[in-house]
Amino acid sequence: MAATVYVLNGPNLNLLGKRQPEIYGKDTLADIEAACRALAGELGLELVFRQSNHEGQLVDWIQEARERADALIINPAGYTTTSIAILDALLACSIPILEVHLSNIHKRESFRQHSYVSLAATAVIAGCGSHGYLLALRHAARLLAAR
Ligand code: CA2
Repeated sequence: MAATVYVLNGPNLNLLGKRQPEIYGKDTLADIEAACRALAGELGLELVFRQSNHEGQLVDWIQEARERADALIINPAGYTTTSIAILDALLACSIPILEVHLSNIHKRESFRQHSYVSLAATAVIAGCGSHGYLLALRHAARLLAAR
């Protein structure tokens, strides 16, 4: 059976491509999903791709991924720096967790530079734009092949 990778996206990422392209790029979230689906197909992975503006919804999906996924890719967006609830949900997972940020958060305002999510992440990709999702997917495939 194909391994399943969940890709979860946090608040305001539904606005990608519509504002601030100089920071987040021109791709919409639908573009990113399509690119992830194409690569997942090549890599033989099942993909679940979701976005929510709500912390509790993201916690529910992380708990779902804990039961159903083989790896989890997450861009927690604004919850990166605030959410102990998301961190706790991630810490309860025993699958690889890949944290993705479109922008290089370490080069930005200091409040963006501390990630609670990184405490649970297997790896972090920041500053590669939408390509970061594809790098994360490839890394997930590599980790899963080495199991
Ligand atoms: O660089 C990233 O991927 C971020 O996770 C994006 C978050 C930001 O809070 C993090 O510090 C870094 C913001 C996502 C909001 O995206 C927008 C896109 C277009 C217009 C407005 C917001």
